[in-house]
Amino acid sequence: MMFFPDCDELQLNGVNISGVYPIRLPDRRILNVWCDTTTAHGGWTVIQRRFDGSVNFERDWEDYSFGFGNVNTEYWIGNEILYKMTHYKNYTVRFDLWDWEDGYRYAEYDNFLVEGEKSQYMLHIGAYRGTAGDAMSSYHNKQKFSTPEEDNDRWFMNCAQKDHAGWWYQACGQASLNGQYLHKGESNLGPGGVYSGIIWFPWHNDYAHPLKRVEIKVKSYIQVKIDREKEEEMQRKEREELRRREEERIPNSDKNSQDSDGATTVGATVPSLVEGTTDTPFYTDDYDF
Ligand SMILES: [Ca+2]
Repeated sequence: MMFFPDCDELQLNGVNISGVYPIRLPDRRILNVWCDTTTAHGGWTVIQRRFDGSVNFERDWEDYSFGFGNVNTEYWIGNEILYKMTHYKNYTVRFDLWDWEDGYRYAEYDNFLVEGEKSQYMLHIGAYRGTAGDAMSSYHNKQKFSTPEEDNDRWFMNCAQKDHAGWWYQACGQASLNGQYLHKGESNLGPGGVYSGIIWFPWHNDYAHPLKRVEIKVKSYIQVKIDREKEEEMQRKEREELRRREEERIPNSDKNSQDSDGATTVGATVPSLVEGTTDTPFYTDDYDF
């Protein structure tokens, strides 16, 4: 079987259904991950997912380094994996966010890079674009990763302990997406008047607004750039078409249908969806040499 380093390349080779697929890391280890083939042209490798609180995210340094959770439900892919992936390719990172009022927002950042363990997995993140507001680029850029027993933050107390989570805390966060999962109506105000929960502050401009569902995903910058150019070209054509119709005073009739891609046949050499439930999204015993 032929392996690819991420979901972006898998999709370019014919995979077009969201689900669990094996990818090959730069160290040639095989890893199962969730591929998102629909959001913003697809091709996204999901590195974190929360939606029901079924997985505990209050974990130590080692768990955050090597990853934890369930690839079919909630997981953290692991800082070691992020380090290897982001040193192998230039990635754009995307944060998809849903609140309890069924609102949806997103944020995208180019030049996503996670340093190695020696640098406490320091985060580098580029310019913001999106609808959720910028929680990451100024506040969390160049921050070290912290876990409850590994305080690398800039607060006189311990952010990771307060939030029951690991994250690139400063003092503490504009975003905290590994925070404790709270259900609708549950208060995130803790002892001493500090807030916890899954937070993206700029969206509601409010720390007392924990989120319902979050996904963090990466795609190679080259592909993101192609997607954006395609989108701009489409928007330009639409504007042109509208202008043309206005000029000709032709009523804007409905188009019959949008072009459909049709089903792409998945080649025999491309990995197929991993069936059933896997307890861990992480390394299998397979190496691909
Ligand atoms: Ca501290």
